[in-house]
Amino acid sequence: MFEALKPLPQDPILQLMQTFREDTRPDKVDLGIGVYKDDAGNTPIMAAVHEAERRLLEGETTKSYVGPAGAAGFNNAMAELILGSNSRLIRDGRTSVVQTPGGCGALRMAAEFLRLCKPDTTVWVSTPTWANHLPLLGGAGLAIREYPYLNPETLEVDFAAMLGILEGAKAGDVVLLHGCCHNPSGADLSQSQWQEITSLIQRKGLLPFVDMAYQGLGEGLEADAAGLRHLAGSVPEMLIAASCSKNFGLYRERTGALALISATATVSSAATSQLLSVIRSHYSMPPAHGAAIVETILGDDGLRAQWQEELSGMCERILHLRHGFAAALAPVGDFSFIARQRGMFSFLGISPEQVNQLRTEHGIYMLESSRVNVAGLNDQVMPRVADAIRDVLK
Ligand code: PLP
Ligand code: TYF
Repeated sequence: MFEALKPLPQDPILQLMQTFREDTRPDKVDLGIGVYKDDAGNTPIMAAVHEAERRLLEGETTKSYVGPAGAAGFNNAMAELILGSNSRLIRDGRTSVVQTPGGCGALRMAAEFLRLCKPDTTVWVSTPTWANHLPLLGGAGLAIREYPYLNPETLEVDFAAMLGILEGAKAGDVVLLHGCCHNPSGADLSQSQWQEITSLIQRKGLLPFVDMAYQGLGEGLEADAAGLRHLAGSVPEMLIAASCSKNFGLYRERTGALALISATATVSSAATSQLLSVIRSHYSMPPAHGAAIVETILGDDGLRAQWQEELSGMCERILHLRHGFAAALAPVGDFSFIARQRGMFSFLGISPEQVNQLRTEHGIYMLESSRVNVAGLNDQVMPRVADAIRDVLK
């Protein structure tokens, strides 16, 4: 049966990570895959995570199964992290959260749940969006349509075009929004734009679905969630896929959550039972370790403060690098948008040939689309990267 299968290419992001590892040039620079890096180019384990793991190792008494929803303590803590500790949606019993294997698990379970609600559901995604959104959502059988998001000339949000196309969406269509730190563009909606899109969603009866993979890495934990919270407080139903990969540095532990907001507590309870059945039919229950770390950190004042401080440091480092990068590129052209954008990614707006030249001649790696992971830079390497970009643009 397997002989008929043709080999498929790897995910281009993971392929690039592999090529970078095999490059023997000592001064190579990795601006490819979206993992946070420190000044030395490492992706360290956060100190709060280390300490939580130590406590878990000492205190854990069983490895018996968790249920399909995962750990209740983690789910409650994530609800507050995403929606705010004073959220009325939580108090009113309209929110249910389940633990998932990463943000990817949340996206896929949300898609399977949406298909169960309505088999011909259409989900609108931004152009561009994270490439994995297409297989994660489309693979569950949802129809995918695109709304314009980024102006390819200015590399900033084309909000008028976005609203214009979403005017054509039908009641019940799903709109996928990036909560903050848009991947791949770094171009986020302003608070007034969140308010306008909320009005459009209300008026047209659309179902918002927010992918929150970088909370705390744009401007801070609360600021990054402000748009999402405004939206959540204004609509009857919403889905949120959250990831702990970046803000807790738990990538390989596969830790995330799916939040379901329903119109009433009664609807929430029935909808959650359906979601749990979807989960059972896919992987039965999520892995425990990463979520136990998050629950330990968020449930302990000292560890939580330590984690927040580390996360703020990461966020500030990225903002510092964004300003430094825009300034270093100023003699080459107007890259000021890099300083205005948020999170790990921005496009340079250069051609695939120029991207290729940067890799082969200068050992500088970025995605073919010219998406760079700003966190892969540091103050030492910045002038050389800027010179190389000047070289390929001349
Ligand atoms: N959504 C976006 C936009 C992402 O960039 C990522 C990942 O890296 C994810 C979701 C999911 O991440 P993970 O499954 O590693 O938690
Ligand atoms: O966009 C990125 O680089 C991150 C990490 O299959 C990632 O979101 C990349 C590819 C992938 C899973 C995660």
